[in-house]
Amino acid sequence: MPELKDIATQIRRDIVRMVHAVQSGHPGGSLGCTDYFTALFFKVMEHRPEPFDMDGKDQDLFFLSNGHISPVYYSALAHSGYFPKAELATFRKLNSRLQGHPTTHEHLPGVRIASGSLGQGMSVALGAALSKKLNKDSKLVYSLHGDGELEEGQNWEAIMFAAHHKVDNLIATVDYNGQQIDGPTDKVMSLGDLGAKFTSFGWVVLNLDKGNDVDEVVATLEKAKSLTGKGQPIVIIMKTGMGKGVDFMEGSHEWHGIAPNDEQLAKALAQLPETLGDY
Ligand SMILES: Cc1ncc(C[n+]2csc(CCOP(=O)(O)OP(=O)(O)O)c2C)c(N)n1
Ligand SMILES: [Mg+2]
Repeated sequence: MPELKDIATQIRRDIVRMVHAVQSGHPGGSLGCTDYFTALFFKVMEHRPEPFDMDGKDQDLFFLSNGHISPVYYSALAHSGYFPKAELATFRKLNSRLQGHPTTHEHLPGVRIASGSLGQGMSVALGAALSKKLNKDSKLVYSLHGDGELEEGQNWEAIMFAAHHKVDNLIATVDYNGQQIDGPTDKVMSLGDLGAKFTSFGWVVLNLDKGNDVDEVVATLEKAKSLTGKGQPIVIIMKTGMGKGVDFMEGSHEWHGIAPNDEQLAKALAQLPETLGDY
């Protein structure tokens, strides 16, 4: 098994190449969440890429709610063995299984919900977590949400529901990058004290200040795992940097959803050496 850091570097490389190739997509959030995907898919989650089945019984499940960061998701799935790496070259092309936002009717292994219309993933993750309980399946459900995405009201109904129904087999993570499509989250619509909000809704809150340190992400996910089964849902508020790993993309909402040109691609790839082999 390659080092987690090397996996993360290759995933970042894939992200910029995929978005550049079709001149569309979302590199900023994808790069920021790369260390989370690396930790989850290559270390923490108990999952079976092959043969893939939608029900995922007796496996941990992952739901991506902020579906626009599909490049990082697809790359992590491909390198985990859900589908051939070469298929990353079809990202956002007509009739591809790798649509700009993940969908289910293309039957891409690893994708169990459509996402991209923000705000829905928490509700689905809760349904899956409750199903696991009904089926006496002791495996866990993980979900990822954007911070800007939490402005969507459906989340707060789901957050309230989770505590009421004691959904203690769910580990939700918020990509707390402080940015969203139109600017800093604090300027667009502040989340206020997000930890206090989750706590007051009855959740266990873990703060992860180094969400771009893959070892810290692993440690926090493991800690979260140790807190499951105790009657409360768990959220990790994970600070990340939008665009992390490509210096000129870092820290600004401007790279939320635009593609690098040829020159920018070359600059980005110079910072991200090939480690596992390009698709
Ligand atoms: C229901 C809905 N409303 C609006 C959008 C448009 N939209 C796409 S991404 C985005 C910003 C989300 O911010 P955040 O979750 O913080 O993602 P980040 O920019 O950090 O990747 C918005 C408003 C959408 N996809 N779905
Ligand atoms: Mg954000």
